[in-house]
Amino acid sequence: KSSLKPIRCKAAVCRKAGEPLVMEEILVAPPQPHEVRIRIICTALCHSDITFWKLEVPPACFPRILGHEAIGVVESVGENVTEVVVGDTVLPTFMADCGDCVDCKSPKSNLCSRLPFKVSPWMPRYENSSRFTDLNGNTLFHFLNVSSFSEYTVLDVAHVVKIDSSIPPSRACLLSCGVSTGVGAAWKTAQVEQGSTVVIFGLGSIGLAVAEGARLCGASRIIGVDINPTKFEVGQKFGITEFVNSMTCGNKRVSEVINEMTGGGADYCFECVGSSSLVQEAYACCRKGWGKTITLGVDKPGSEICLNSSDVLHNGKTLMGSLFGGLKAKSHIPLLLKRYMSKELELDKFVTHEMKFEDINDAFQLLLDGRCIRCVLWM
Ligand code: CXF
Ligand code: ZN
Repeated sequence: KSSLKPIRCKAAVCRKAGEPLVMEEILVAPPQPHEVRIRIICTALCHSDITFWKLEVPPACFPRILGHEAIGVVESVGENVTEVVVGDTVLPTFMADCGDCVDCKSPKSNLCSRLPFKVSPWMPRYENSSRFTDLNGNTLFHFLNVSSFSEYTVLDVAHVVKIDSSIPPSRACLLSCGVSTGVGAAWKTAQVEQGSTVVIFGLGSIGLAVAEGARLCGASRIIGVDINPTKFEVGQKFGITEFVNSMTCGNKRVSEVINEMTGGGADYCFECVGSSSLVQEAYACCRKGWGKTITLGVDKPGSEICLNSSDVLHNGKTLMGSLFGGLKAKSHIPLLLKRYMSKELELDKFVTHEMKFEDINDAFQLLLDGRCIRCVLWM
């Protein structure tokens, strides 16, 4: 194992915020203990890639290899890796699942405390340590513990899930981030029941994945809220039953409209935009007594949420956030893949575009313009 050599391969490097990625030859160092080096089969674009591509203030960090929704094959393993072997098909996940800490052992959490989630430019287990260098010998930074915009990448073994290699890669890769996050939020975080009324604020990929999860859980009303009326047509394919255009609510707040439509509030509200004022709206229209509001959107660092204090005190509502839909990567992703194989979970409808890795900058443009749900890039 110590004889492993660096691999020279192609990567799309983000050298500066908001500028086109640069296709470069880079060097990918061998995996250290508890790490695996994988060859990426395909990678999709998630909105968080755009968020961090644009970001100019800390935790911004360049040059960096973005990408975190992908599928790959294990090329080599470092010492102490027993869970996977060379040739295994794996899904990378930005959240760790060490399986060993108090939190991983509890069924109530997916927030690993051995390798806690943070937006770090390094490998998770070793401080200030990168496996990437450019051909001038300069360090390239990691992203969300994955960095899949490269033909090869190195991950901690706590960040990979072994999966069945017969599953179509362009579909399986969606469970590496976006679809899992949305479906998991309905299934695990909210625990939506049969016959529930669900409201989804923001019908991007995550909102649509929440709809898919709510449909699988047997929700009977799935109300989509967006400012773009074309989203309703898209939403119908994902089981959205009613649409509210929050731009045309007149002098009413959108929460008032929802409270009227539902006779006092929805069972579950999901905020999938990342706007604290929308979290406020969502909380204001989940039902007293048992309503739950789940936040999935990422607002600007440091933003605060303002809630009506008597609504909080008198009405017994729940507000919670969830990362990766509350899913434990190693145990729950295989269950979702089974449900895809049995044709219950519909992944195909999320893939609106497929192209070559080389065309990654065109894919960024599609997502920026809101013209795609998921664009899968083949290496
Ligand atoms: C996000 C979740 C919140 C922090 C940044 C990454 N996940 C994936 O896209
Ligand atoms: Zn993501």
